[in-house]
Amino acid sequence: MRIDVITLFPEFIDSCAGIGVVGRAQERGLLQVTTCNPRDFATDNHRTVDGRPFGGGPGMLMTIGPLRDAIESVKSATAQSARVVYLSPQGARLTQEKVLEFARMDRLILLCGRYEGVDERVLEKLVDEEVSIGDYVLSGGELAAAVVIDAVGRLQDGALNDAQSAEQDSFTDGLLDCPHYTRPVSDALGDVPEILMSGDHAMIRRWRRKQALGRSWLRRPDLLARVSLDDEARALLDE
Ligand code: 6GU
Repeated sequence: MRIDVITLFPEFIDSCAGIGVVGRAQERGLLQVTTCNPRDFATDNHRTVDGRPFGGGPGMLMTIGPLRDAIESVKSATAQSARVVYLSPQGARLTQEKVLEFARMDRLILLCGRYEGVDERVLEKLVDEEVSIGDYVLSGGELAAAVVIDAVGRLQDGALNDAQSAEQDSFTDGLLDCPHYTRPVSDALGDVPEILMSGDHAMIRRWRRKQALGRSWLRRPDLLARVSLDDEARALLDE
């Protein structure tokens, strides 16, 4: 998969795309992250990419010209079509479901806004979709783009050393993850639940599911309300 990021701060994206699971996915050739700076398409001596908002008000907006040329340039880099996603607090909230949808694509173009945002005509005519990573305001879309790259990158086939890790993720089945333990069995902080060392895999699976359901119930009842529970889950919640 190829992800192009259109940003005034390419070094921000470069610095985080090379690290950890996403960095390894790139080394393994499973993921390609490239950046494109709209400033390179500015036409004046000052390389201007922003303008004052009509109607007045604070701050500056990113102008159409450099963004249009940057999107055009990135799109024509390969023959495959690519969805253009604008990252902003006005977008639809990013979910694991959306991440899975992005991860199945061959290409994705992430457009990062700065200043007070971009000219609305860019969003209307050149952007396919607007995505937010939560209800708070960041100073630009770059951190959100890094979030998308990480979430999508780790799902590329072969990116995780153990393919089961992705299936075990929180949210993949609509619930929170169960607790996990490793050595030592006994510590001043507490003991590992005995069932995990019983070797009874059916019981361990049941225990984990019950923990996941219980945590979701306590911490994120909204999640529980949205998933359809099977017979086992209903029985575990009743216990
Ligand atoms: Cl995608 N961008 C910005 N600037 N702020 C945000 C956001 C995105 N998602 C939440 N807050």
